[in-house]
Amino acid sequence: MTVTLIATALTACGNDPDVKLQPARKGQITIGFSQIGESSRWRAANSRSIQDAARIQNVKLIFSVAGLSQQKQIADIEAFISQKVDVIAFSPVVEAGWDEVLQHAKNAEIPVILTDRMIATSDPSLYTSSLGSDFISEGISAAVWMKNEFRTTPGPVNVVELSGTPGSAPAVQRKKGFQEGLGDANKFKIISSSTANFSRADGKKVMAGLLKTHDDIDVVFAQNDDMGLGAMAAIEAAGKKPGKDIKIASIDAIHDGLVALENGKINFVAECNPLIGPQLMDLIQDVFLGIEVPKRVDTRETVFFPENVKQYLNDREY
Ligand code: GYE
Repeated sequence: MTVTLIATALTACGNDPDVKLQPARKGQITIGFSQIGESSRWRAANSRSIQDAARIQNVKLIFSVAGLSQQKQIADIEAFISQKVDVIAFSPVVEAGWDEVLQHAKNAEIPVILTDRMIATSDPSLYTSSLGSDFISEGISAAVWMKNEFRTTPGPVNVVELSGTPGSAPAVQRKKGFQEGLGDANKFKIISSSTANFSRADGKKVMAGLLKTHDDIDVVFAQNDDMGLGAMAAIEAAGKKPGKDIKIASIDAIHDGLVALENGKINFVAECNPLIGPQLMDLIQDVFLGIEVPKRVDTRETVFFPENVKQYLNDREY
């Protein structure tokens, strides 16, 4: 496997003067991966995709799980540095606060690839590449759907936003994209924007509270399916019809979300694809071989409506 890859790298170098070829390293690649540690189907599929791809590519994977703690992620990354892994990859639980540990990795000359979520830093040289979804576009597509869905409603349209882990890239950027997508359509009133931590149980709890204080909610923008499904359950428990009395748009496209979409209880889902293992392994192998990689790699994704969801349901892996 490694031999083939080195040959590919040499060919690529011959054809493209921009490719920087460092001395090819030999042997099995070792990567340290730090996962966020939440227990959703999305996250489980993301972990599985990375583990499977590593096995297929014969990459040695040291995989640690952080229980949603940034402190634990930092400690795990420090441990990877001490173990002198070839490449570090991680999904940062929040955006801020990574510069120090990434500087340590840089000093040790260990390349870092960010997966799924981004960091906020003034020094982009602290990571080699980032691979993940375009959270801003996901937020925009929810807003575009909403504007279309309510195009004949004079308004106001009362919107509840359920947002994810505070300070995390998907929470910050989906909100931004959603606002950008609504633009100057000022009949949409965001009457509440509260965190439900990307969790189904919290989505249900927060929505149940909101239903007690607001009897005029028209639509929920849930920043992931789990919170949307929690909101759906709360709406039903309050004696209303999700998808009809109160519409729901969400993000991820996990199997349960798509089933609710098919049943008309959720109205729109933007996909956020967790199956990034193969793309991550490709990047890691290029980095290991010294081939210059793009600073940003987007995962491919689509959007779902009740009309097109059926064909995707059977082979949904998450
Ligand atoms: O949307 C959500 C998970 O970081 C993109 O994290 C990921 C998000 C995903 O909790 O379900």
